[in-house]
Amino acid sequence: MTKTLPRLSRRALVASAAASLAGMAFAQATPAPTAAALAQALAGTPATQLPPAPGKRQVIIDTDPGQDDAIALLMAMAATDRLDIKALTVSVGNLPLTVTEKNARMVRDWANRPDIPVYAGYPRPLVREPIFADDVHGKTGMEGPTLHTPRGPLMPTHAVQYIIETLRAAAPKSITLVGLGPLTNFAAALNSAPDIKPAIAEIVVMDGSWGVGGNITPAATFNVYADPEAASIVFRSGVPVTAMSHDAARRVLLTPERIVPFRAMGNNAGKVVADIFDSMMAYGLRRRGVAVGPIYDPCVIAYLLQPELFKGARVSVDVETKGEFTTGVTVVDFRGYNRRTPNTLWISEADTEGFYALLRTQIARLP
Ligand SMILES: [Ca+2]
Repeated sequence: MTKTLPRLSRRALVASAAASLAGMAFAQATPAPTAAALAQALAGTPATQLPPAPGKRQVIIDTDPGQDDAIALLMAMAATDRLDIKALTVSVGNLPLTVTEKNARMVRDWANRPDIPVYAGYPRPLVREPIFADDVHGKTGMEGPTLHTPRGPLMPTHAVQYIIETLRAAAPKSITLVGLGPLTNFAAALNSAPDIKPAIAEIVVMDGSWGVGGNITPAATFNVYADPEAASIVFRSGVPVTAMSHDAARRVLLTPERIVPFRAMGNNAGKVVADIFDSMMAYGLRRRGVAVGPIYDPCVIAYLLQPELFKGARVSVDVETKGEFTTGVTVVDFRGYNRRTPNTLWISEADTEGFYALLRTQIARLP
């Protein structure tokens, strides 16, 4: 069968020939990109492996324990060679403050670190009603292990007052703030005492997602959604923020096989971690129908101890506070649309096996 070519005017033929010649010249001047280079060009700022960070950091850890907080805190409290934990400050979040502050003191007992003071912060978000995650963590916030009445007291000072006074007395860029829950306490401190900013080396938070969706709404992650105004204040503070995103944390999946070495450690901390992990697996099975689940907060401590386990990019991040369906979403500008200096090191990839090896090493050091 012969094909009939469409009849083109002389003018169209000349234009078409010129365009084709120009295309050939362009193709000769620029070799075709590889599929990976093309994908990267479309994605924007690439995530690169983070460099190791030797030495010891002074940290204040704000936390809302919470099962994954407990494992993160154990991991941090074991790292006496790398982290000088000035205090735990406690936020409302997974559970009400009266529960989270008790849990923080209980985890301190498990790590045998009575030297670390615990301060309670605000009992509610900056402007919203509190929301909780007791369907995930259980009514105690610590479903799984055998619980006890904490041995040490709560400090009488308010957490925000403690943060402000400590940072005012600290050397420039000397203290890292670590946020494992909603960022109410850090935001309140930054708002009421902006003069503390120079003393902060970095604010590292377990917050946000870009591309993998939320875990409390289809769009938002719990810590941001619980107090989006606070998260917005922290990201806009001008202090360098490092965000351990769900994009990275959801790669660090817990499976039944990964629990076995913790139960086999023979120390109490290994048993506590295995008991919490078992409870998380049971939740995963109820929620998703498979015994698998992400663990979030310990990824932040892994970043502090071994940043080379992660990949990230310096980008501009905003927090949605007014969305109809998207309140609490972190909007990550990978392609520089905002034309602003990046405010965040956004961590989006993790070495899962490396993470679990580090967690095992730390938990094995505890009683
Ligand atoms: Ca938490």
